[in-house]
Amino acid sequence: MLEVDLAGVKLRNPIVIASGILGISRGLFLRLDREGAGAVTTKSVTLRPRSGNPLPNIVELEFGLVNSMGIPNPGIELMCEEIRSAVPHMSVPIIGSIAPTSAEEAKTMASLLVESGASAVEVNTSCPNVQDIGINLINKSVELVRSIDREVDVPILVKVTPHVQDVPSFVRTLSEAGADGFTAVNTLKAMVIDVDLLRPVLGGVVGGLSGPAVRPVAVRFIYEIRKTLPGAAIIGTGGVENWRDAAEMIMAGADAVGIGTALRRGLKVINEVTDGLRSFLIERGLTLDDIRGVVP
Ligand code: RRO
Repeated sequence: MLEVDLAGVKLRNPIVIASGILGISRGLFLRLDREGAGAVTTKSVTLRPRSGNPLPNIVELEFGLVNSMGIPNPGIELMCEEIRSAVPHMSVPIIGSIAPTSAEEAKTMASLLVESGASAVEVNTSCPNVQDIGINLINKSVELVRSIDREVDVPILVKVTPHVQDVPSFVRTLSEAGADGFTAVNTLKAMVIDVDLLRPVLGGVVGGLSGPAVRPVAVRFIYEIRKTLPGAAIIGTGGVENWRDAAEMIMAGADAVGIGTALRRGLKVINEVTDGLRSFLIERGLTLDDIRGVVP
């Protein structure tokens, strides 16, 4: 009863492991599958390997995490090897996340991901931690989506920054360029200062805030996308910690729900959320379709 169709990709349940969290190796893809995820998103990859920002690159606050990772990743080729060796043993789809600097790179990386078995491509144009790749203007995102759309025939999702002001025109323009859906939202630009040491806590100085503090921002963002584009696929991401949070995102209009920061409490969170959602629907005599976008 929890099956979801995400732009044509079938998920056994709506829980998607968010990018940047664990989706980095064959072993972890298989583990997340066994632990009950509906789909797994890879760490965003770049054309060449990157080592990321100086340490410390993560700080935990009482309402979430601030990270300044800086896209540390093994590069597209190694990521594709991990995907290729995992896919034959997986029962759930892998969403390949890319952080390209140009249309040419986007095209190359998207086709390599699809060849290696990824079921969808997530274009990350919203990393808050890297100047040349990060939070982008609409023109750049449109150019990347167009080039990928011509190259691959799997769904293209755009991971969006919560800093967008005019959500309807932003998502409409991307949809016209070929985006099938959106992962909403990436982290909010943030900063933490160590007052004893009189300096920033993070090696990258600024970072991105995830976790419960971001959730109402994500819910509003999902709601605005759904009102603008009734047919778009939406993965609602940002601070989901339990089944009630997941239900809230679906009621705002999400097809699926990303979990990231909550996994710091262990992988049992995945089954807790799916079990909770199932019980809620059974008790109320409802389906996911009944509650999706139910908010007027
Ligand atoms: O690696 C990161 O610094 C990072 C990425 Br790619 C992203 O999309 N969002 C974020 O908070 N951190």
